[in-house]
Amino acid sequence: MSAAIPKEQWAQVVIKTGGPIEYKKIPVQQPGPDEVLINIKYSGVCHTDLHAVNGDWPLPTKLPLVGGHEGAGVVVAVGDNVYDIKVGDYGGVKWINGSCLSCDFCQQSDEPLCANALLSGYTVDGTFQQYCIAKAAHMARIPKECDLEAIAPVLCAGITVYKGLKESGARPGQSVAIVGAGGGLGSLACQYAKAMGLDIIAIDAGDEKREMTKQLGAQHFVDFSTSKNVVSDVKAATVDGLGPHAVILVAVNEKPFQQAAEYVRPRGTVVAIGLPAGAYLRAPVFESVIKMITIKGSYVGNRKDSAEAIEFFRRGLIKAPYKTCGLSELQNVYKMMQEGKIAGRYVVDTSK
Ligand code: 8ID
Ligand code: ZN
Repeated sequence: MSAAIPKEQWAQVVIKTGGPIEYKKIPVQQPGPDEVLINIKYSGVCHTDLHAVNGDWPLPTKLPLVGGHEGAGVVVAVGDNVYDIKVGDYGGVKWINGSCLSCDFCQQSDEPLCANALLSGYTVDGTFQQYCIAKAAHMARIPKECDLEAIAPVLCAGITVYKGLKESGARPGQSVAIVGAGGGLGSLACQYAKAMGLDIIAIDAGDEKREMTKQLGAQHFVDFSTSKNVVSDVKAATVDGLGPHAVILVAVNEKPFQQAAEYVRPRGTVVAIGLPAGAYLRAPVFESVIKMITIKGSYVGNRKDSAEAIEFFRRGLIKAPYKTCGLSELQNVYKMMQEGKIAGRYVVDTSK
């Protein structure tokens, strides 16, 4: 390892589930033979990180835990068996930190389904630290011309919504409802959907999110907090009143997961992506059958989806708003996120 790598670094550590997190110095790890060490410059803050702190899901985290899985930085050390990455390259740490690469799912490029997948900021330490380990096979390759601060949110939010939009089967010219459009995943979803030539109905609350989603390319906005009837308002926003071809659910609330089947177009597809605690999907059997609708889940993306999502960004098609603060202020970001006050994404600068 190069002498420039310190032995200690600043990190935000979850000591116990439920929080609070602790900003403190911890040792810098050395990469194993199939790993790289990345000096994380910026990391996006995803609602998943907050679910991890709160213990919202039926899957335990490691403890103590360094959260974070939208990290962009510079490779500072590579393991002995890594041949295609060199010190100085730009690298991204995403949710899928590593996978076995040999199981039935990995063989078919469904790496997120690998039973032994390592999850950044959940089952292995993530990007809310200055130096983070990633399996070389899964490190996101970030082209040198990309801005590390702006690309950070692409590494989870971008990849996930890009994959979800592909899973929806929506084609250029068709319409998509993005539920939770004013949040982190939602704001990126607006940009990817626009780049894919879709007509966008953004669903969220408040004027700030209405204005932001309009800037991002949404033609319509339904405010779920003031609408008297979300189902009829969403249908009315489509040209023929029959409802959107696809629904991308990225809200952190159960209600819309039980509502989408009512406004999706016949033959349409509902894609569940958001993961509100303890929530259930619900749809009326009668309408689901006679409308021939599809309801499916979508979980991050594989390595190819990741490279494609990054390429959309490199080409200048993805410009989603973010605010930046120091890593030391992460607890405050969680507070705003819990209250639904963040329009777009927050990015933390690990040097502050
Ligand atoms: O691979 C996956 N499936 C994956 C990947 C990454 C993240 C899933 N996620 C999950 C997260 O764990 C989280 O549950 O996606 C969800 C959204 O993450 P986020 O975008 O990082 O959360 P956010 O920034 O807090 O945005 C949530 C938005 O939902 C809106 C809020 O106003 C906010 O803008 N919202 C809520 I809460 N209730 C709503 C409703 N009833 C709603 N929007 C419309 N209708
Ligand atoms: Zn995420």
